[in-house]
Amino acid sequence: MNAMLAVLLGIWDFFAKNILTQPAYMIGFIVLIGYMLEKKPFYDSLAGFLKATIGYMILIVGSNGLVTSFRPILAGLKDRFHLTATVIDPYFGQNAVTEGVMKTFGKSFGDVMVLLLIAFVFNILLVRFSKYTKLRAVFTTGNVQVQQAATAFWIILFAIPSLGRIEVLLVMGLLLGLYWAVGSNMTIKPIQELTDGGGFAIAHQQMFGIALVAWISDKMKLRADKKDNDQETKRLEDYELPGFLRIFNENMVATAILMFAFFGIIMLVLGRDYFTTLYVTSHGATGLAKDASFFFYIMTTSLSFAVNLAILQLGVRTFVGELTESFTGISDTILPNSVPGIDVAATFAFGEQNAVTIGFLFGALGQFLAIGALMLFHSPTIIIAGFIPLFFDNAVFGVIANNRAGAKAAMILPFLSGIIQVVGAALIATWIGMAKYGGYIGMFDWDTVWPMFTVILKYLGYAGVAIVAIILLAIPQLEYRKDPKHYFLMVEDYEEYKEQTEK
Ligand code: ASC
Repeated sequence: MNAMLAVLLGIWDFFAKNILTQPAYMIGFIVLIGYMLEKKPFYDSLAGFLKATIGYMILIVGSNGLVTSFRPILAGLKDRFHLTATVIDPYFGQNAVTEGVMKTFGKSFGDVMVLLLIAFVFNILLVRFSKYTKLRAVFTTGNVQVQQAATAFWIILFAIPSLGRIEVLLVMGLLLGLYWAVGSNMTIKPIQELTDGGGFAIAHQQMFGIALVAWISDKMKLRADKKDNDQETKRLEDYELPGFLRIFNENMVATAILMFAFFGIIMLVLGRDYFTTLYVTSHGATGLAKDASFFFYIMTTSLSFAVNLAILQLGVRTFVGELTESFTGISDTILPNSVPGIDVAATFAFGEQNAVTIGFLFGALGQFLAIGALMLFHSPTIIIAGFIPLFFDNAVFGVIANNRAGAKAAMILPFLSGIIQVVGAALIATWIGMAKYGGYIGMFDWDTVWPMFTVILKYLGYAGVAIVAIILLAIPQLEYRKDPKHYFLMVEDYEEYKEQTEK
């Protein structure tokens, strides 16, 4: 019995390390299995596997390029001004758990991967029984799953300290698996509409955020339509800028100019010396050589934003087609009515690129204002903006808002999100004690939905577990009720869905 368990855990460990947490392979194998279930010849299935894996790897190059160029610039503010502050970034958050979970709770980080396994299997089961659960999306973004499992582990240890080891894993495994299934399920409609039937959902850290932004955007659109005001819902791409401003109509140019202004100012504040030390310590592309020009360094860094976005989009275009085509093999057989949930960066290849930039910048405005307010009011926890929440959350909010309600929404909603991110993260990270360890995950759902769950769990214990589970289980049922006829059609056959709903 014990030997068998050891073998199973060994297999899980291998799968988790090499495939699940490397989403490029995860997506590659999903494509391979999908094609094989469709009974495609092996060589075609292999070709699909390669194309999907390579495409996803390209996406990661773009997304890592963004993170490694811009994270040190934002996090640098902490060192430069000698602040004791909590950086809101998923990797800083994960480090905080690794470092603090032993000291705070006397528990080891190793259990996090078991928690992840339980959550992942539960997510698949929930989708397998979609007839009852109404859940249609499987979370496949493993790098993110690790960070969330780590944070969730901390939250449950904090909220219900009386739980034993097995109970901790079971309770949080089930809640986290539910969150994955319910969250990515909520993104299906806005993402299908954005991508015109791309056949995927988002599996990331702002899934409730996406649903909320879509919902508010629709309200804004409805209000503007009632007033017969087309100006209010004009999309970013519909503006024909006059005179010299015309150059902003070109996405790459607009991104370059805006980022040069934005990061230029921050980099000047940090000063040349900060970047030369970076060079000494990392020898990476991020540092500045002693004899190099600071101006051109700022220029290169700023332009690399547009470069990495272009790479990222190429990656998405490479794998999405394969994923969409192959996934019918899975949704026709083992997981009926399902779609894969993938990295949020995939949306940046579909929306208006200027909405990505605008969402990011307005999110930054909101975050900086909120951070200023924390300092002004002597908050016990000072937050340092992390690039990942700042960019990936607010850019997708910008894209979705622009797509549904136009430019105005694409500015207002990310701005509000920026404020919420900072305030939410400061509150929860202080309360649960992660702030002390210098990092918190900081992504939108973890600044909003999860803090609420934590309150319920902390004050109601076991009853709280039931309440959170019931809330999560009820969401897809309510979604289904709104339009039972087209609910599954939306993922089965989008063309048919469009035809039927347009009538
Ligand atoms: C995250 C995280 C990343 C990025 C990436 C975006 O939350 O941990 O590495 O976002 O998934 O493409």
